[in-house]
Amino acid sequence: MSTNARKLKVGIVGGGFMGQVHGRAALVSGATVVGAVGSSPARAEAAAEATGAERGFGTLDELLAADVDVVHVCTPNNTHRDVTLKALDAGKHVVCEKPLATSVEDAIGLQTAAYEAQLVGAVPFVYRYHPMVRELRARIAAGDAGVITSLHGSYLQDWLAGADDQNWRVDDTTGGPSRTFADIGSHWCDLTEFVTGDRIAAISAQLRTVRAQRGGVEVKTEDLATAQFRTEAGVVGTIVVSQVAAGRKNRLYLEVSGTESSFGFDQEDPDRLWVGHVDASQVLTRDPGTLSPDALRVNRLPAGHAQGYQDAFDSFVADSYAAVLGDRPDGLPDFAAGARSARVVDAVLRSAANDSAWIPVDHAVDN
Ligand code: SOE
Repeated sequence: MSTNARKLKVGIVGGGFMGQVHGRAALVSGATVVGAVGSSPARAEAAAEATGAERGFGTLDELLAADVDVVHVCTPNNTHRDVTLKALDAGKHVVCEKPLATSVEDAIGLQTAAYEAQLVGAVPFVYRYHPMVRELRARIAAGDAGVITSLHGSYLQDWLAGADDQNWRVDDTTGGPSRTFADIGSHWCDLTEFVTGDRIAAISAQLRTVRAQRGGVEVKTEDLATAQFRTEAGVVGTIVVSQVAAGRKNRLYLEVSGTESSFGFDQEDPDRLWVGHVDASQVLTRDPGTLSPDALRVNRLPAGHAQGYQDAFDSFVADSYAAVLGDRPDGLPDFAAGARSARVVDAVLRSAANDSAWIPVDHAVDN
């Protein structure tokens, strides 16, 4: 955690669940949460209360006119582009909730705008910050897997399983053309590329909308998706993502199969990493005494004191603020990662619309 973060003043746009998570992480990082924006005076005060902000602002312009260094964008997906552009134009660094934007064009535009303004743009692909994910990445980089033969897993939730379960993400005009894959499949793909250092080169996908109507309104976004892919290194992979899988709450599972070792990471059990061998498999439990340096950097608690989602988020925000203050923290998901994700989602949509045709995923332009 950068102690310099105490110099930073931040603002949060949106006071929902993610705004609260961002606010807590900002405070833990030592920043001052100057204000939160709500769409009315009452909602502004509620957003301030929810995010730990010193006060509420009725408009984004009022927040941007205030003395803030960083703006956290925690509003529905269709607003990300305009809010982020306004903040960048006002000279603010931006932490924008995923997806960065609802189209490849808009995501690349934001990546370019932040780069040209020499401002930090970060996107919370937060699962990169579980220490055992960094341990997995370090062991793969050390060659422990041998030849990676396949990548597979799933990301399953059930918060939209009910016929009338609702959320703004269901509506394509606020959530974007993809819901489940853009919302959570993006996490799985980002994590897979992050820990392997490989990239998805081509993908074949299918989407399914189980609940064709919710609250009497036609649903145009997918409840679940499956995909197969191959990477630039020739590794093959499969993924299932669903928000209608009863009993699964936030269960991202990634398995990396190799000729020497295989690895399994379960986001609902983030302090452990399964390591498979032909002769003797084992489960590693997070212990600062045995972690690789990269994993130790994002470790926050002693062994036996379970770390979780908010701890990972706190480390992500601490790294975002360190970047604002001039550091170059390893593995920070920046706007290039956000644009990369938009490319993968776009390829999934194009594949599903063309009878699951194989669609190449353009190589991202990192800057
Ligand atoms: C809802 O699917 C959600 O909050 C996602 O939007 C987050 O990105 C994910 O981390 C948890 O589930």
